[in-house]
Amino acid sequence: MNVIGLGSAGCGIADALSKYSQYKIFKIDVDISGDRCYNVIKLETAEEYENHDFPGIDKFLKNLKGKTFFIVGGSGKISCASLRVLESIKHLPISIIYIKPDYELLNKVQKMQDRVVFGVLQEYARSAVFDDIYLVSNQALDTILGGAPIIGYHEKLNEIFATTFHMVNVFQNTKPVIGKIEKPKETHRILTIGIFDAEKNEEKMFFSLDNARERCYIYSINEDKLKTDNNLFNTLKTQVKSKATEDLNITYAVYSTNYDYDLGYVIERTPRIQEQEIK
Ligand SMILES: Nc1nc2c(ncn2[C@@H]2O[C@H](COP(=O)(O)OP(=O)(O)OP(=O)(O)O)[C@@H](O)[C@H]2O)c(=O)[nH]1
Ligand SMILES: [Mg+2]
Repeated sequence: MNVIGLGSAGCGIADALSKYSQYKIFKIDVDISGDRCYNVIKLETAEEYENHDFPGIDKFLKNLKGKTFFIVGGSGKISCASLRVLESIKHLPISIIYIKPDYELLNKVQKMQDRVVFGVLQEYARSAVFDDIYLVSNQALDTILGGAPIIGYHEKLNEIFATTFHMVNVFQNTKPVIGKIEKPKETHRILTIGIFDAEKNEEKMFFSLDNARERCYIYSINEDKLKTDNNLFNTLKTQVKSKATEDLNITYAVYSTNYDYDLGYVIERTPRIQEQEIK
């Protein structure tokens, strides 16, 4: 799988994913150098980035094959070059990972840039130009972490996202003991992921999706427990059933682990474009 990070949030998360051998990492930003890094000249406005022709970018991304994740944070000027970069890899199956910035910290121009990027990427995903779009809010990550120190702040956010994202990918490519991560409905191309604490029966989503239509609970449970606990399956089924509503279809998948502790994850999807708060 390829990972392309654009701008500081995109490259930060790409870095956090680089510790897993499954991902081939590419970074695009100003002031970067190194293997699989594309250095962009610094421009002054979002419009300039939008109209910039990114010399050599086709060549930089030429050898990519297969599933590709494109990561970008909404408010940055360089995020407005997203479509230009994506143009170079339009023949590939692409998933977008959009990072929603903390709105409290943005000026008017940044909010506007974010709204455009957020809207356009969702529209493209919904019309199946991309496979799908993951929505992730920095504020949600912060709340889940219970805050983080200023130094290394973004690294902490990136870490929790990258770990969860990676685990969800691993489970999607592993055979469950029971249940299944269903193939999503064709129109359900807008999604988020989250962490699930089965004991507390509590999910912590990385983005608050309006009009969620399907949710999959991923249980990763100690193998001995799976072999010996007579009540576990009933408990689990009751838990899963209690989550369903008229509009929300619930599925689950159970995986076996050698860890002493259990882990849980959630994938949530909607067909509906999410609105950006207008301030
Ligand atoms: N999760 C996460 N968010 C980040 C990271 N770096 C920056 N952000 C957030 O992403 C948003 C955009 O980041 P910026 O640094 O402003 O922009 P940029 O994408 O580099 O674009 P420019 O304006 O061209 O520099 C801001 O709200 C940041 O708080 C990161 O490593 N991880
Ligand atoms: Mg930047």
